[in-house]
Amino acid sequence: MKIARLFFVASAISSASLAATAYHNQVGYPTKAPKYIAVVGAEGKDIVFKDSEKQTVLTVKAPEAAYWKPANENASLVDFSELQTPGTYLAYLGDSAISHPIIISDNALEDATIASLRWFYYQRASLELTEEFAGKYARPMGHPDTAAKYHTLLGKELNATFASPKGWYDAGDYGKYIVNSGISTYTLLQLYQHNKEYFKKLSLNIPESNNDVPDILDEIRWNLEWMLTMQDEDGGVFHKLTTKQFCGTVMPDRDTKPRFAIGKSITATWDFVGVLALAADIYKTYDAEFSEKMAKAAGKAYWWAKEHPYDFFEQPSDIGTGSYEDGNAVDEQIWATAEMYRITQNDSILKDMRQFALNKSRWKLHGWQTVYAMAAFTIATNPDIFEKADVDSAKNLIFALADDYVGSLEENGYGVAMTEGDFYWGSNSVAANKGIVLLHAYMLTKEDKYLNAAIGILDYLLGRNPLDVSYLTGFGTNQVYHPHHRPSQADTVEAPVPGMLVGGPNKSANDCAKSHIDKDAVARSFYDNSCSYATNEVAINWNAPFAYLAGSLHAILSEGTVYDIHSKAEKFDINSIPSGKPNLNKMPAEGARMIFRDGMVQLEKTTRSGEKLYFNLNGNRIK
Ligand code: 9MR
Repeated sequence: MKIARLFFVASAISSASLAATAYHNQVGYPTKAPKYIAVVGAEGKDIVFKDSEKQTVLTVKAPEAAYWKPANENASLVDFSELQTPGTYLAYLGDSAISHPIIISDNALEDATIASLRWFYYQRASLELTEEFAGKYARPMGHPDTAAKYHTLLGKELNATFASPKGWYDAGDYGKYIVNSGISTYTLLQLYQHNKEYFKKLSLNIPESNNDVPDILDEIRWNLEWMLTMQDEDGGVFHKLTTKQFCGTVMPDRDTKPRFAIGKSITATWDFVGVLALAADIYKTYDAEFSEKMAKAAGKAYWWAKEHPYDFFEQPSDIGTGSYEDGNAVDEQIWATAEMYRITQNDSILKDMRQFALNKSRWKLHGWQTVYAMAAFTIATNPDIFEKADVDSAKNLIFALADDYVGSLEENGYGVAMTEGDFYWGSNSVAANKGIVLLHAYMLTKEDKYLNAAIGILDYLLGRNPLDVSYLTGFGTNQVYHPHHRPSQADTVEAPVPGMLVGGPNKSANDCAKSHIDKDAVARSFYDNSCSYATNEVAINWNAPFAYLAGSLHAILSEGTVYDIHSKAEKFDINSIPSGKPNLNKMPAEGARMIFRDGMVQLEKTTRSGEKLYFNLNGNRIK
């Protein structure tokens, strides 16, 4: 720990005394990839690249510097793509080295990909991590979750318990949350789906590595099995399984307070449907029974969701763990129904999917709360299943976002498709998720501009940023070292668990990072200290898109594979999906929020003209 801090300080001092400073990916550039460094203070000057023998291998004149607002700084984006010989290099300005070691290698992104996926193994609940797989991070089992309780508001019998083992810890805390599991698991399933050939052969060195299933699917299954336990008898899905309050900074086995299923929500249920429908397809070749079980569970949840459109999660007053609250489930419905249609091709499900058109007014980058983009990804990449009109609109939405990101690179000296508004809680996942959008645009068009913008984002996360830091633990010359992550803080190992992407700069951080906020340069609003959960925590929904980005770029740039968008889905008989009594034609209260009015819980919706409409929990209008 101390050593790394010194590194950080030493490099800051030396860069201050240099004529110029270069910011770059500190982990590695795939040999054939486009390669850029951002150099501050060298406009018009020669940047000389030298190999480990100090021989000059390339000289590039730094182009005109351009302003990048989040850094509040001008930088020249120096293109050294011509350098295509594996090795380690330094960039020089005159006699001074201005970069960290620049690594070019055929496998430049593979170790980071593996580490970011192996981190999910380190996050496993209900399992002892043995030295064989966890090395110095071995630890006793935490949270068996064999007798979880029900929160009183669920109205179950007093003292009733249920088994809800396995799953991944969400983040720096030990909670398990369905909504966040949803997007994370989906992202990892898509990583596999889009790069099957590569992931079929990739070993993650986890306990299941010797079976016949790709390791990434073994890892994901750990969480799927937990998700299945969160379905109640009526088909609805509990929102989360946590203690009442966050525990202290202790190892998992020391957090022994009771855990509760808390809330049953429409957003958790739709997310559950989306993930399990996709998983049913993917696991069918490996385990037909497991696959069928997931399709059935998705079907049961589907009918529950249709009958409970307004069961939004509200944090009970005695609970303090993450809330993942979201008062709008339209995007979750579109996404879940798209996944269900993909595996059933059932017309009534298609109707449900189309109940709310995919259109620009709802359209934005995906995140745990907003999953429209995931629907578009699925529809756009399955043109043999969805109708042309739907495929076209999904594609157009993806291109609209991707073109916007590419456009933001103009006059942007860092070459990073991030704008000021992106720097909120988990900004590094905003970056990585933008990378996913860009890679979809690339898969759909094969246009280099999208691929290059995605590479720029990876470079940003691994060091091409104004803090000169690699946000991935265990990787890079100046790597983050003090993440908000209970096991890394409470164990006796100095270095944090490797392969974790921290949340990143957050212009609104309200914790100990407050004094590090730079309103004029939001990309600097970061504090590498475990006290800062708002800038330096880790989370499964941040690591998953990082793994997607690094893993897909590795497959594309080093393995030469690009996803064939015409791949087929397994088809499940709609009769195997339990039927219910769907009776949802309209959702007049869409976008309403729950309030307490006239002595009862009601839904309040503000119309465009500002009029307030009120509904009961069944969605019927109250005058
Ligand atoms: O990622 C979540 C972020 O979007 C919210 O602003 C923040 C506050 O509600 O919560 C983040 O999620 C945290 C979750 O609530 C509990 N586990 C840790 C998550 C990452 O910080």
